Amino acid sequence: MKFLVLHGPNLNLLGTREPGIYGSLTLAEIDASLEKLSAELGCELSFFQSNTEGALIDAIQNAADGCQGILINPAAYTHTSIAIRDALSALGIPCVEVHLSNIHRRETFRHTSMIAPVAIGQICGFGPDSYLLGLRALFNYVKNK
Ligand code: CA2
Repeated sequence: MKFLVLHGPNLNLLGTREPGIYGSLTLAEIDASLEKLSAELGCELSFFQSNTEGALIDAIQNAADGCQGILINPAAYTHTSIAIRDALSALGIPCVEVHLSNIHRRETFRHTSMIAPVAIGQICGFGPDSYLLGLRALFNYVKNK
């Protein structure tokens, strides 16, 4: 079983700024914890971060080749990107949306997700654990399908 982990814009700054909102772990440390969990579960992960909408869409389209699911933190594109939503919807493989912060208790513009309607579920508010919970959920969903 192979999954793609996608990180959206500015998440490359994790651990360097705004630790009060996003915590002190770097993106590399989050990826390492996912890698560790994937070894326990017995699945394979590939990772991609981009600050560019088109690059994220290309990665989603390329995932059609050999991936059984996508774990995505679309970051600010969550709230704006119909293009990423369309790419996920067209792909037809399950996707889980994750966020470090609880987007529903923040500014109202963060309450809407363009992605949620095409995801199997959304996990937010648990810091880096959102990613780990998301991977477990995606893995179980694909395994039981
Ligand atoms: O809580 C999340 O995971 C978000 O996806 C993070 C996005 C935000 O736009 C979403 O509403 C919720 C922002 C990612 C920016 O990450 C930074 C990390 C360190 C310093 C500055 C930004």
